[in-house]
Amino acid sequence: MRKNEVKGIFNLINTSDKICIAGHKAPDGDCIGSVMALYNFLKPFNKNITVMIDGNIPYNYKAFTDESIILKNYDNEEFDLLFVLDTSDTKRLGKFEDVLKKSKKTVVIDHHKTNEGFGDINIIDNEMSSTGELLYDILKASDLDISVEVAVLIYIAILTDTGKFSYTNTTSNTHRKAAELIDLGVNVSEIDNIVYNSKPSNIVRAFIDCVSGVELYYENRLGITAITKSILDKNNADIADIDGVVEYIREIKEVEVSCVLKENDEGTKVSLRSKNNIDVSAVSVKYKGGGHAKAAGFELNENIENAKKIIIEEFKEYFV
Ligand SMILES: [Mn+2]
Repeated sequence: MRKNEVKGIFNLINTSDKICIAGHKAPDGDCIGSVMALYNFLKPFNKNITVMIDGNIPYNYKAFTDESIILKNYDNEEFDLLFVLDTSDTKRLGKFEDVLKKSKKTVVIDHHKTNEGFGDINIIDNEMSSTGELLYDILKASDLDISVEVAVLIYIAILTDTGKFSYTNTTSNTHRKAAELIDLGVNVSEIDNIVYNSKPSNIVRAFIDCVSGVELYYENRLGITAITKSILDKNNADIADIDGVVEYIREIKEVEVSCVLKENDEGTKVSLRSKNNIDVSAVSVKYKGGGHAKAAGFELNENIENAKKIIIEEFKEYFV
């Protein structure tokens, strides 16, 4: 990360009045943590700041968000400065995609290798575990104080995108930064309880239904299951609240690629995880999606059954 890029960002902040911070649709911990960290960090600047995220905030991140500052609809308001965090391409902004056209300046901060840089300033580093980790470097470079609230939000971003510091994106630097955040006041076990040990029972039941539907192909090396509308309805659950199914399927010893198909009104959202050497972002990019080598996703205008056939066919070349 170049020092003059960070300087450029803070110059833009200082000369802007209306600022918007956007994250990707169907937000995860890295998205919400990064967006809210930047929001809280910028509060003392006394600007007019709003947040844009398309989709519900999962129950376990509600304590860290302020729903009153999150825009529900985009009414073509003009922003002096737009931050787009953790969002590999503009389509991932969902219903807020048009905001880019109306914003005078855009700053993109991301760690997805598939991000081509659609901002005026782009800080994209795929060596970073999470957007939160990258944002932490940027905030530190400003030489301004980082509050406990901001430290907690960055910690959540890093914690969730590294799978509790277990994925290959976790580096010694990631741990050093986590240590600094703990020194700033993050309570590790308290955060763990809020983020991971606070599931409502209906969410756990929906999770079990999803996991129990797993199908294994290619000598158990590909595992697929679906989060269907009927499972959600049966358990009165919101899709935003069902997390970790694709990671759970990957826990099967022989599974190298796990896949979860999420049924929605447009078709099927595909989430892929890889355990070893298979780069699932390659398949994802083929279908205009994005992501990382070990975690990627895309959308298909197909029902669950057809989507499943497509996935099985796509991975044939890896497993046969
Ligand atoms: Mn991320």
